[in-house]
Parts: sequence; structure tokens; C-alpha cells
Amino acid sequence: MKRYTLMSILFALTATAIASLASAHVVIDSPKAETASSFRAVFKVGHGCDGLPTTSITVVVPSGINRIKPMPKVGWTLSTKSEKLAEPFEDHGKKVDVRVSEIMWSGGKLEDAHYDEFIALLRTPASPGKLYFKVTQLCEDGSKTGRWDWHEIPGPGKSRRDYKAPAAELDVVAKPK
Ligand SMILES: [Cu+2]
Repeated sequence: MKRYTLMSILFALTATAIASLASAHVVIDSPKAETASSFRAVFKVGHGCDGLPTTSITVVVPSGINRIKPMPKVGWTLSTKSEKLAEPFEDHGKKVDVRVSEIMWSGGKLEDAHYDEFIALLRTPASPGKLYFKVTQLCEDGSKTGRWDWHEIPGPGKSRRDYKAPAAELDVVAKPK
């Protein structure tokens, strides 16, 4: 009887672990940052596309983030897209009028059974609020392809948990004075 109860508990724990893995999606680790601060955004990739290995990760940088530097990754090709800023800003005494608007790591292979992280260092905006990074995950194995568009941004009164493919969220909170 005692043994049976323990088995039930173990089974329940395993079920919970699987459920939380399934909802892992692509998320930012510890997604809370202070305004006007440096933040190391770690995009956690918890699974492939229906069993297929991940071959590229593209992150759209939300407006409000004018400074972001992606970390190169061994085995992956790093590329970025930039756009002109409406309002230039100063950095280390120099005028900056472009920002990185998209980051892509491609050409690698992350098996569905494995886990990896894609990292960028960014400067958070001066005003608080939630930022959403749309992530596109492409998968390929031979002739089979798959994709996840982590693009959904919660509407009023909803949270990312209400969506099947939510965008990666970063909560920017006011820096304590
Ligand atoms: Cu998931």
C-alpha cells in the first residue's frame, strides 16, 4: 500500500515535469529586468518541432530596445538585420542612428531531445512595461521540415499562458530610486 502511494506520487511528479517541459516553448530565462539597465537575455529552446531538430532561431527585437549585441555561438552562423532609428541617441559620446532589429542563428542542429540557449546582451528602455520578442524556430531533418512561430502577444487581460505559441516575454520594471 505504502509502495503503491509512492508510485502514484512519482507518477504525478513525472506527469507535471512533462507538462512543464511541453509548455517550455522558447522563453527568456528569469524574464525580469530593470529600466535603463544591461540585461543578458537568454533564450531557452526547450524542444524542436514535433520531434524534428532545430536548425535556426530568429529573434525580432522589439522597438524600445536600441542596443543589443547577440552572442556568437559555436556551430551556428550569426547574422543580424538593422534599421534606422527615428530618434538617434548617444553612446560613448557618439551618435547612434541604427539599431539591430533582428537576430538569426542558423546552420546549426539542435536535436529535439536536447536543450540549448541563445544569448544576447541588451540595454532595457527607460520606461517600464512588458516587451515581446517574436521568435521563429525552423526545424529540418532530411526532407522533413517544421516550424514554430512564437509570435503571439497577449491581449488585454490575458497572459502568455493563454496562448499556444506565445512570444518570449521580458518584464521591464522601474529601477528603485
Ligand atoms: Cu513548448
